[in-house]
Amino acid sequence: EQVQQTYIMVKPDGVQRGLEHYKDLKAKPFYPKLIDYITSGPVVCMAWEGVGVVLSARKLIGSTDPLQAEPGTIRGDLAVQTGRNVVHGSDSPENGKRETALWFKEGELCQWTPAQAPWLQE
Ligand code: YYY
Ligand code: MG
Repeated sequence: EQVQQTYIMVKPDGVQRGLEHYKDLKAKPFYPKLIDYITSGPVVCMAWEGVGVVLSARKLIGSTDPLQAEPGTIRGDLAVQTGRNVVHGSDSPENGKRETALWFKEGELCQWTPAQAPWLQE
């Protein structure tokens, strides 16, 4: 498996900065409400990197609709409605790269190898 990057965001400042994070959803009926929500307060941005991290982060986050999300996932445990589902995670390695580049400038990301890395990954 490939080492991937995924962009993780604890939601609501982004679009205020004109970054157009959700541009692929522009045609959707819920887009205006989504933009109101996502610009309603500060968000916490993260970029995670690792083998298979896009999928493992999505599993940790759970389904888009919190009512469908499994207990033990972030949305399953902490959210009620799709329009307030607490957290974002990129849906593909390509979008992980694109969104990470959108939200972080070069030099803003720190990259290091934790001492325990060989015990987590072959
Ligand atoms: O990737 P994910 O966040 O799980 O769902 P997307 O289908 O990419 O939609 C992004 C975002 O849009 C979702 O987290 C909530 C919102 N949304 C909505 O408000 N109503 C819908 N019917 C679908 C999505
Ligand atoms: Mg998505």
